[in-house]
Amino acid sequence: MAVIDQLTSQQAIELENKYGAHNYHPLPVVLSRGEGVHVWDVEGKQYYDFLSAYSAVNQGHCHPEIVGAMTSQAQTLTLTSRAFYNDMLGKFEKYASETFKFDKLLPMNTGAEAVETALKICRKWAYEVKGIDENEAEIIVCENNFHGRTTTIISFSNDPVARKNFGPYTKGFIKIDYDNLEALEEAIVNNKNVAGFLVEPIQGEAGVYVPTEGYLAKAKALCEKHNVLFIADEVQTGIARTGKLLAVDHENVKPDILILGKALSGGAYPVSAVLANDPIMNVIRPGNHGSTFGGNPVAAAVAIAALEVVKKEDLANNAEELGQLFRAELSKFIETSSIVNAVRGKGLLNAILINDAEDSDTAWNICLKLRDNGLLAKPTHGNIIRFAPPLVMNKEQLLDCISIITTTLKEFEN
Ligand code: IF1
Repeated sequence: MAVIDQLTSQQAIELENKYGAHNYHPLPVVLSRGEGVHVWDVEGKQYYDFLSAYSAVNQGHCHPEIVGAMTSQAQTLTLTSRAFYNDMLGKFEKYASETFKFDKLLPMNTGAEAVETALKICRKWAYEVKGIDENEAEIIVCENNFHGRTTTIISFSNDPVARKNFGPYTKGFIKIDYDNLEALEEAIVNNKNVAGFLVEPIQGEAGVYVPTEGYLAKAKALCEKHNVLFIADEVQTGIARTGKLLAVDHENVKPDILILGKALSGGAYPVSAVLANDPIMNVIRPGNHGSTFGGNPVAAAVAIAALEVVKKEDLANNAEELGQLFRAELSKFIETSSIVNAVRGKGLLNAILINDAEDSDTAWNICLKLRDNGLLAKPTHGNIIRFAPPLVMNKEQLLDCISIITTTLKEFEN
């Protein structure tokens, strides 16, 4: 079979099972095309995409302006490495730094790389600016965090599936309960070597946990009071997903270090970035950190286009309005439902809690039925289903999706 022959769904699944590492358990659907809020499988069935590649496709699949920028740059200059300058990186750094109001940006590729970069900057700042003894820096993180899959990041994960048998683990992290200011203050006061606090403004993978109103602002104030860097991981919550450009904007919090990824490129290309002001970013000197593809011309062109789309199409306000409609309609459904306990989220990052044991397969079976009914979503942990459509969705499409979701859920009512 020539590699380019059109496969059936079953053939594609068999190929992945035979030749691919089994590091995922995908929903059994094989996608071959995407446009806006829709994707199609190889047999031509159309679906609403309600996962958006884990919030990387906020601007919609194959957005013409993003794909156009990528195609044009790819035919001009793809990669120079940072051994030389290129004419696109500075434009991206300026545009993004001004957009998010920071002095500087360090470009990387994946979210995990950006998180690792932020951890390294925080530690170096601790030793060279704050004056913590070398190799003694501690960074506070939250229980049930998700920041990526590198060995250092999973060292402070409490998800056994992501962590077990990948030791020995990186030291220098203190874990506290999420959304608990007393725990944060205690950890800072009781440990003289605290350099930073790394936090997701909403815990995505943990099940779309939205913290108490004011948590982020008070946590930032605690960090300021004790000269600890507030590091916001907005890889999933950023780029208009929660109804503001950044999730921290809901509380007017300015992080010391901002981590971006996923929809920074609109899902067209791996682009991530770390932003900070000079007193922090300037601890990085030539040779301290880098990446072959970090800041490449295609990444720069794609990210500029992706950010322009967010602004021109006012995606944050659209996410805010449609998110309120989504939660209001699902809340009405829940009033008389036996299968759904709650709906929660911000903007178009939402989740429902299924009324069944965490280890039940009900959420999975609901997602299989949603697939049959033309909508793609996937459970996060056990009995929680995340709903995160592209932010370009319109009200008519959202109401159609709400109808699919509630009709499907009714099939599971007892
Ligand atoms: C998987 C989760 C989401 C992230 C935050 C950093 C990263 C992620 C807040 C790392 C990545 C992805 C990774 C993907 C599934 C997905 C995910 F379920 F794993 F947790 F979105 F919720 N910070 N999240 O959410 O970015 O290196 O992947 O570019 O690994 O299974 P990355």
